[in-house]
Amino acid sequence: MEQNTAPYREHNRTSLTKEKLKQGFLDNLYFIQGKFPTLASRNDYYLALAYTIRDRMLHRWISTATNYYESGARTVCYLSAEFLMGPHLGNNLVNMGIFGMVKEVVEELGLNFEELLAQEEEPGLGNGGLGRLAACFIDSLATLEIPALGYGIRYEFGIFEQTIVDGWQMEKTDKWLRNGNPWEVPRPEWAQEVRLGGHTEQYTDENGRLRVRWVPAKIVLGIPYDTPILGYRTNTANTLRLWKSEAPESFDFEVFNRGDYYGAVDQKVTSENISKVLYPNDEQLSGKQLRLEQQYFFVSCSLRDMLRVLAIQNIPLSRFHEKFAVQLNDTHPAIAVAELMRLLLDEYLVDWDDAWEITQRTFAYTNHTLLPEALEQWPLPLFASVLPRHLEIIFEINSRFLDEVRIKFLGDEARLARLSLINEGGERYVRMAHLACVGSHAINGVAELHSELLKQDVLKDFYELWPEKFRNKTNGVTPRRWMILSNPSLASLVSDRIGNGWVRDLEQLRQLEPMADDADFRKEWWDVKRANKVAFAQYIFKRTGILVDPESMFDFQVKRIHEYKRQHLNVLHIISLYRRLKENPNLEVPPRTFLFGGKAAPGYHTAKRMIKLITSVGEVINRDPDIRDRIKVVFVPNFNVTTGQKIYPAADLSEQISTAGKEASGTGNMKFSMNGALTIGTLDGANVEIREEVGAENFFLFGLTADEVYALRASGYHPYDYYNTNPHLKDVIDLLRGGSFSRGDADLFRGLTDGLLHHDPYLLFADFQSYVDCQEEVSRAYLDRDHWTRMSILNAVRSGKFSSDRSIRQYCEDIWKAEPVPITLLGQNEEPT
Ligand code: NBX
Repeated sequence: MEQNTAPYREHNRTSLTKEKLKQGFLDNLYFIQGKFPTLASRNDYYLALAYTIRDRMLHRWISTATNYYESGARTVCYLSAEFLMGPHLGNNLVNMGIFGMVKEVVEELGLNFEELLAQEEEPGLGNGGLGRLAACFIDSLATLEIPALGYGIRYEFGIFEQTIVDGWQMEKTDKWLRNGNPWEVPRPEWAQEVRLGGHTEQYTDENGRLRVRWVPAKIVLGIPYDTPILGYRTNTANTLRLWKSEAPESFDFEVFNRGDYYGAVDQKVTSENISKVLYPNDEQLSGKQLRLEQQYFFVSCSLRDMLRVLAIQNIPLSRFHEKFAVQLNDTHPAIAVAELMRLLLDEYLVDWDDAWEITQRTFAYTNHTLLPEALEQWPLPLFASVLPRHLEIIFEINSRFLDEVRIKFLGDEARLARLSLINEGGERYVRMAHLACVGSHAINGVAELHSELLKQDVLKDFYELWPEKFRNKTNGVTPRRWMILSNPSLASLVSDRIGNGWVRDLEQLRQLEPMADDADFRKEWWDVKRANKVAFAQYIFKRTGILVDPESMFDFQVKRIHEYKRQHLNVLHIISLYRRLKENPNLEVPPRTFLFGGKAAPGYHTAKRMIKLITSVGEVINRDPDIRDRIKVVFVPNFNVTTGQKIYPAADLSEQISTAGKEASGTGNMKFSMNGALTIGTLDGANVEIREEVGAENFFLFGLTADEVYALRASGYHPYDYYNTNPHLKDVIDLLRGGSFSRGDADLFRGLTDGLLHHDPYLLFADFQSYVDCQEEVSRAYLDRDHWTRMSILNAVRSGKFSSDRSIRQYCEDIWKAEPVPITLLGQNEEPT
């Protein structure tokens, strides 16, 4: 076998040598960090290395910008309030093809490479799937050489850091910028002014036309911070442009607050607040003025930035939609529809009809949720106080829109009320999803099933109005981060057999299908998984003090904690298995480690109690001598991109057990499958498509379908009947109610159990028996190691569809009409002198 320079084979396509890297590293330690090796801290070394790599990215970045400028190419703008990037260093090394070389250099300098990688604070500027999808998408856009920008917010504090104290979640502020961020470049020369609040006035212009002027109450500055995003082994380096809010110098405090020093400082603080902190989802956001200000802030900065680019490229405004394809990542940036209209109408004096045509042809909208309570709405008084001019424009859009509906559906008043951009039932709200639908030419869901359910349910009225706008774009994840970087041994095993082509064309993994029947290959595959599990067991011990057995099945459920995701269904099964093991110590089941990870929104009390439930059940089971370590329950604290990179490669089983019809897609499910974990899941989100790809015989299916869920609810769902008629379920619930897992405190989980017995909105009881039966099947299957490994291999090699490259190709063809622009490097010299 060929010797690998971990973690994968690298072409030597760069003029970079180890000597140059070493020199660059020592220079940066000296000239940027101002340190000699004797006094340098680990962070000094990390920063010196990061700058050394960034230096080598700049040539591509500058060349890319120049190429795009000269070609005037059509550009994709991905507007997202969240980009959950994860650490940059390792990923950049992979994409540049110098991971192995840099590792050697660092080690030759006597430093620990893993430690330096671990030193990077992860930019956690997102909550979960939606933010991580944005990160995978900009990786794929760069790899496919598509001119693209990611636009978002440079939160000073990202998603909170989770610790577990006495079994409960505690939150700590995420100070990711405290040691500096070597990957970003501020561009103060491209700052934008954003107005907020105040009122509007009518005036007559010099041509006698009635116009509107917005007199804002305050102005804040948006400063762009740019991060280069490398394609995998391409010359392309696209840009992630995140906006930071500051107080403007021009809005001179002296003029407004003469002599009022504290007032002036106060105003500065208020301005800086806008980009201060990422809101954790699932909280009641609707009343939060700052959240609306954040959304408007980054959208306004981004659209003005596009107008700036249009101007310097001498492209007429009427061709805005030809230059830019703007994707709205959920409704968080949907205010862009009203803002582009305002800019065109009030600042560029374009006619309504022309402005509206440009707007509709510019935007496309991706929906990420089927939960009706999660659709964003802003109370009218709040909206009017922050964006008075936008409210007027939204009323005008609505009035013209409803006229169109009236003609199409004569006399259907109920439909008008349902479609209106304003929710008039009781307190009045602006419906952001409706604004996004009306202002976009394309609307998509993120998995086949989700896109169908959008048409039947959440967006039914819009579908009946404009069926041609509706599409599906099944999510995907980048194999660069989620295979090569996180699972180098598996990547090497694959590349040894089929070469490197799969990294850009994941369908090529199918060439390995026959290897599932090769006993030697199966052994190598098992050994890789086993080594990843050993590494993860060590990590667990370090983090939690819990010893887990790498021989046991590693069964993971990692994702945000939410009732619809049903972590508590997983717990009900664990308790039932625990009971059976106590009753029958000879029960033939393989040892299993049940691992959980995920954050609960700080204001979502039920989710926080679900964490306490997991840790409490773990505490009892893990120290029960009768169990003799045959099952363990572990809560892995602070699940994020960094921990994810350790988790997916170590998993045997992936739990994807949401109530059918609730999970829009899921993307963790894809990362697990790609890394050879088998799925136990419902027919929900992308599970449906994963099962289709890997084959029903390699997937553990249970539970009601979305249609059955719907029918059961319609016919009246009575969870108590399941409790009464299923003795196993009754035993489990009674143990919880009796305080067996709460040191006799019968109240600790009463809210949870009563909620299930009397309401159970996510149908845990209806799916309980089917889930338990399916888990027994999983256990039996794991006992046959050869067969399990075969299924594991087939899962990984048939997951090609779930590369985000495939998703992005489909967006480009079907929605964005964007084409690759290969980058020619400027001059010869790739190296800084
Ligand atoms: O988006 C997630 C869905 O739940 C997943 O099914 C899907 O795979 C993923 C990508 O399409 N949604 C999600 O992560 N939402 C949020 O993080 C969120 C953030 C802020 C907010 C509401 C939701 N106000």
